Amino acid sequence: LSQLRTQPECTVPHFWDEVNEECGKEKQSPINIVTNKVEYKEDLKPFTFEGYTTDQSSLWLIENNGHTVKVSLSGSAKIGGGGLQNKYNAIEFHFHWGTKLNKGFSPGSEHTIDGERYAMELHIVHRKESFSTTEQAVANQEGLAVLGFFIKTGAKNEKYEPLIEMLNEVGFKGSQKNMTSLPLESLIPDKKNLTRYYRYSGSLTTPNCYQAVVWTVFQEPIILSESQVENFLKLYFSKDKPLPMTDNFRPVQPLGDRIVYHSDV
Ligand code: SG4
Ligand code: ZN
Repeated sequence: LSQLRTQPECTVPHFWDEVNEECGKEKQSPINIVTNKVEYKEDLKPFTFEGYTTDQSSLWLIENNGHTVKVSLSGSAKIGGGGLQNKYNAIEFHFHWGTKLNKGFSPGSEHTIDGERYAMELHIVHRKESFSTTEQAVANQEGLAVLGFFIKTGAKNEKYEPLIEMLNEVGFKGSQKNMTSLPLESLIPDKKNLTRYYRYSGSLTTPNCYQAVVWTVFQEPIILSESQVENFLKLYFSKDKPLPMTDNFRPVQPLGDRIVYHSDV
């Protein structure tokens, strides 16, 4: 860790509050969700997913940005419902993951449930419809809505193959490639299993850690095989020096006086 700290652009989450003042504030993400302290909120109805089913028949840009592998969306997918006050456009998605050990994996989700960490976490970042840039959105308390999905290991998930095949094209920081878009719904669990979720107010988990995010963390995990997960571990944090991109999750942050709500069971 201390070796990484001296990198010009510090990519290690443990030191972010030294890098950026916002990262040391009180409504930060991720958090540990304590299931016997969450409160039921009736407003937390099912989401509506628009443009999640159709192939958006456009190109996606897949990129290693030095924190994660990120896919920028150019289609018109959006979400509503889910207790959100507005509709939000899907702008990008990316992943967080852990490390490979001699035997199995050390998990790398950002959120934890009663202290349990999942293998990976998918974040689909959405921006409030009324904003046209992310700069505007991060200046607003509810400017962004991020949907967080846990990833568990199990059977091979064929629907992820087109995306996983692209990973070796973006090994190093700064590399990017176009890819054929996929229906977003093929990357997440079946809609009927997305009625159970947690909700709280938080932040982006990378600098500048803007406290502008309505967080949703779904209970139903995505399933990928171990070897599919391993493909993410082959990326690098760096441009040239091979610093493997592993454990690219931020440690959990204090909940403070926030409340975590849950939808219907
Ligand atoms: C990753 O670095 C994404 O690539 C960033 O996306 C993202 O920032 C950042 O993570 C934080 O997102 O859901 N983990 S998170 O809180 O979405 C934004 C871009 O740089 C603004 C676009
Ligand atoms: Zn994220």
